[in-house]
Amino acid sequence: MEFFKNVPVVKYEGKDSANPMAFRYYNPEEEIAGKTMREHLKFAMSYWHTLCAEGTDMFGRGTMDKSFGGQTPMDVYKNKAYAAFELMDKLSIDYFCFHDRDIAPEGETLAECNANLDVIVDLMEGLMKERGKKLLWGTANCFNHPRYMNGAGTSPDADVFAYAAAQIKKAIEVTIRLGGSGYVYWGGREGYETLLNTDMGKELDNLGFLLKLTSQYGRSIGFKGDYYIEPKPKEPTKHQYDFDAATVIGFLQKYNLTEDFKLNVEANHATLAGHTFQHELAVARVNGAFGSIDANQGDLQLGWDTDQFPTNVYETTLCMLEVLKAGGFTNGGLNFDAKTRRASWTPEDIAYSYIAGMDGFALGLRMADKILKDGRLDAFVDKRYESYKTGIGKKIAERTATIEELEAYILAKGDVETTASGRQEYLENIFNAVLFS
Ligand code: XLS
Ligand code: CA
Ligand code: CA
Repeated sequence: MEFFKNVPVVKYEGKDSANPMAFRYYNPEEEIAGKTMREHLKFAMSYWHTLCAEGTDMFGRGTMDKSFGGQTPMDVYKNKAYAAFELMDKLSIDYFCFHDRDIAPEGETLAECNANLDVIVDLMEGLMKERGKKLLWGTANCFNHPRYMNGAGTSPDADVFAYAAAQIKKAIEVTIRLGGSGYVYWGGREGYETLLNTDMGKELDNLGFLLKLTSQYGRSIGFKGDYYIEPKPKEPTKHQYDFDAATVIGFLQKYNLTEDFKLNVEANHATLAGHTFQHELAVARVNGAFGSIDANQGDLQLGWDTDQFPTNVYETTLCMLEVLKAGGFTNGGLNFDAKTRRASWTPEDIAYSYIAGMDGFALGLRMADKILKDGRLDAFVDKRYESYKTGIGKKIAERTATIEELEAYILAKGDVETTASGRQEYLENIFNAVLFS
C-alpha cells in the first residue's frame, strides 16, 4: 500500500528548478569540503511529528488523520511504520528518531507496553534492513502519561521514579536492538511550577541518579553510542532543570556524567532560553559536548515551542559553521524535530516541509563552506587575539605568568593603550557579501 500517493521520489534538480517536489540545493552525493552532503548533514525524520502529530492545539482538535488506514491500534502503528519508511525513501532521508510511545500502542501495564513495542520493533528491524535506514537515536516518552504530571526522575513519588527507570531500560534495549547511534534524554517534565511544593536539591540528585543508573545499564548490555541531554528552558514546566547548554554541562559535571553524555541542541529551545542557536552550539562545542541537533526553528514573536521546519538561511548557515568547526557529526545528525502547521494538513505538506528544511540546511552547509573558504572572518578573530602570541600575552596563554609579574608589567606601562575595534558591522557586511556573492 502506498501512503503518500501524491509524493514522488524527490530528486535534486538544481536551483533553477520550479518543481516543488524537487530539491534545489540538497544534492546528496555532491562533495563539499571533503564529504558528500549526505554525510555532512545526516538528516533524520522525527517519528512523533511526522507519523503521530495530528495538528491539535490548545483550541482545536486534530486537522490531520495519522491512522494511515489502520483499523485496530496495532494496525495503525504497523501502518505508521510502513508510511515512515515510504516517506524516508521518497525523500532520501537515511535516519529516523523516535520515542517508545510513538512507534507502538500504549498498553494497560508496562509489560503490555513492552510486548507491543516488541511487535513493532520486529517489523522495523526488517524494514530498516530492506531499505537501508538507520536509527539516529531513540528515547522514552516520560512526560505524556498522567503518572508523570509531577515529573519522572524528579517526581516526589518513588513509584513514578521506578516506572521511569523501567521504561527507560526498555527504550535503551530497543535502541540497541535497532542499532541506534544515540539515546536522548529530554527532561519532559523534569522541572517545577513552584518552590512552595518542591525540594529542588532532592529532585536534581534523583535525576542525576536516574541518568547514571540507566546509562550504565545501557553500557553493560553493549551500547556504544552517545547519550544526549536535550536542554530546554521551559514548557511544559515553568522551570525546566535542563534550562540550556551551560546549565546541563554543570549538571553533567556535578553528577559525573560527562564521559557518557553529550548534548542534543534544538534551535527552538535555544531561542526559548533567550540565546541564539549558534550560542548553544558553541557552548556545547567549546565544552567538548557537541553531539546532535534537533533542526527546527521557533517564531521569535511567540513565546512557545512552535517546532517549525527550518528555512531561515542565516540560522542554518551559522549552525553549519558550528558543525564544521566541531569537526562534523560523529554519532549525531540533523533530526527534523519539526511539524507542519495545523493548516498545512495534507500528506503533500509533509513532503513540502521536509524539502524546505532539507534545502534550508543544504544552503546552510553551502554557505558555511563559502564563509570558511573566504577566510576573512576566521582571520579577523585570529588577529583579534594575537596579543596572546608574544610577550606577556604568551606567558598568560602558557599559564606561566605570575600575579606579581602582571602587576609589575602594568605598573611599568602605566595604563593600557586603547584596544582594537571589534568591527561588528564590518564583519556582518562581509557575512552578507559572501552569502550573496
Ligand atoms: C520537546 C522536545 C522533544 C525531544 C524528544 O520539546 O523537543 O521532542 O526532542 O523527547
Ligand atoms: Ca527536540
Ligand atoms: Ca521542541
